[in-house]
Amino acid sequence: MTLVYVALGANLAEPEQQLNQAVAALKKIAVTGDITVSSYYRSTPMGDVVQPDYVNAVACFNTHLEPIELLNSLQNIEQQQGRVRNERWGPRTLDLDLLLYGLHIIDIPRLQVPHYGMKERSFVLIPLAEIAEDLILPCHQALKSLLTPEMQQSLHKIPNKS
Ligand code: 5RY
Ligand code: CA
Ligand code: CA
Repeated sequence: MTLVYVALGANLAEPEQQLNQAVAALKKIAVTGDITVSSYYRSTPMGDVVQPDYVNAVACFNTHLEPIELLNSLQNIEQQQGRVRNERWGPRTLDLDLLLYGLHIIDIPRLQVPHYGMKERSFVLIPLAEIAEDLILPCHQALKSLLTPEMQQSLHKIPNKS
């Protein structure tokens, strides 16, 4: 069994509902259905594409799936929720990125883990730190050491309904 972290992002077609639906789908692949989900955050788009703000979050769960099986499952959920292949870094109904697969380092054409961009992306690091504040990355870096004060600027916690 392996503890994994997955980043969630959406900026089309009711992004918060997309994340709710994705969390329900992830529960089905999590051991005993237990999953920890960060707050949802509204975040300014990074990259050069002009597009709507994102809603981002990070989820954590145990799984018996091998990395490629997990990747396939994540891509199936994206497809299920109407993701269409468009321009690189363009808007999407749902993006699920495998951030961490235990302490494994994976570097094959289809899958790089830890996720290549995670160390610079506030919309990944801040929700990740919310659910795993003392996390140490496979490269032995402390998550906390990657957080900068400026990162907070582009990210706003969305109040919980309920
Ligand atoms: C940078 C370039 C491209 C960062 C940079 C991408 C999301 C990136 C996003 C998301 C927010 C993308 C990949 N420098 N912005 N931009 N949330 N995905 N806020 O999930 F992430 S495209
Ligand atoms: Ca992404
Ligand atoms: Ca992705």
